[in-house]
Amino acid sequence: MYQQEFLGLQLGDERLNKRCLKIVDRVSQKPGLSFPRAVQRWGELKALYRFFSNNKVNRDKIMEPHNKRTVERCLQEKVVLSIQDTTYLDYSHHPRKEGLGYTRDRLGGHGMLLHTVFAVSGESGLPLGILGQDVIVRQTKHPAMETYLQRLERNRESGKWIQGLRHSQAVATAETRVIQVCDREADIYVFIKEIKCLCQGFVIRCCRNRSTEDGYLYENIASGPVMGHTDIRIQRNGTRKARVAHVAINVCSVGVLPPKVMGHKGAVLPVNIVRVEELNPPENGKSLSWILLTSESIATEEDCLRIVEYYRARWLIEDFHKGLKTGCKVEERQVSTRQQLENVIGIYAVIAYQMLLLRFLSSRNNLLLADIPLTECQQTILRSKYPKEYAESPEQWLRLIARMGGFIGRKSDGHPGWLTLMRGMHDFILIEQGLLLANKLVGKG
Ligand SMILES: [Mn+2]
Repeated sequence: MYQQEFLGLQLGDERLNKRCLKIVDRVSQKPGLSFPRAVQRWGELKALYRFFSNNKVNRDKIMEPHNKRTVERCLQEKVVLSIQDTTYLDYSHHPRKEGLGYTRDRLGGHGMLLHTVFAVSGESGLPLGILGQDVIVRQTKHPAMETYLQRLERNRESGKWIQGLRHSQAVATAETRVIQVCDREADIYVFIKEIKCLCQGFVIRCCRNRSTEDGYLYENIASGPVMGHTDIRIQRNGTRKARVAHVAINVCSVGVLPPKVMGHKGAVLPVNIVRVEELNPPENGKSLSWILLTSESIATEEDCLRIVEYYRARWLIEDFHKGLKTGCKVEERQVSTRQQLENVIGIYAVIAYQMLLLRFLSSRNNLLLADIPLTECQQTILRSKYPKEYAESPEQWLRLIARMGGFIGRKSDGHPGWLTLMRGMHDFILIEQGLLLANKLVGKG
């Protein structure tokens, strides 16, 4: 079923297209397994590595059918959130991989940055797909005596946000409004200015106390009127307990002045500010406090709540990157060059999107039986392993598979995470293979 997002592939050679679909079929059944364990046959493994190192194959072509479908899905929507974020892929444990750069401060680490533009429906929150993805490899050496201007002119890493805009521009039409949703790293004057030039919208978390026409942003918002209150559910994370944060929402409108690095030259940017502040934060631990910069209307409480919802949709991209790393293990793939690695990432990115979509639909009880096509044999296994809990619903199937991976399924556990789901899927498929093998032996004997 994961193949559907690859149909229409054009790698320039029919055999390559077929090979790609075959690889997708194999690895999507066991996304967490290494290639040798996912394909199991020596000849097929050789063909897989040959595919990834073929010069005709590249990541853009692999993702093209999915990118096109994503655009089509976006054009059905009135509001599309174009969520941008960067993840670090680290290959320090594979130092021989060619063509990578440093990933940490002081030239540490070995790997690449993956910058994703992920589309989500503004109305329903439905994940629509990947509009584009850029790989950034940090150069280890800059000219030793670089002047200030040379540094500005060099292809700055922060340019990725503006680059990201070109992926979503195809979707910005008279019928569809595009809103860029980004974290604090994207609080950049030239980025916001460019979004405005393209007539797109934005919700970006503020990172610094900017100069405004009336003083400073933090002071301006502190005296802004309260527009309403809401509850925000905070997920458990490491040592942080799950809780419901009761927050107040303040707003104001400001004119942001061009920053000092630009010599204070440039236009004043009119920006709306929404501040979300937790009212009774827990004694020990961080309280929830966001200052959001936005182009959207803040006239009513409903407007403000919608902006907060747009920003909260950002967790989907974090979850997508997690799926790519924890679920699909792209940091553990044994290929030797950057080019090959990019091809591998192209395939897994589209698979990870589809896994995320399934989880999203199941959390909204919106799955169809066809979304989780279990074979007769697989259903029999679930039915006999969990006779009490078994139900003919795709949500329950997913939960039971996750249970094999250690998901307990108490009410407070919410929905299964990537890790338990992947582990469960692995055991589930092993059990199925064992059962099929046993049937074959019995049949013969
Ligand atoms: Mn980020």
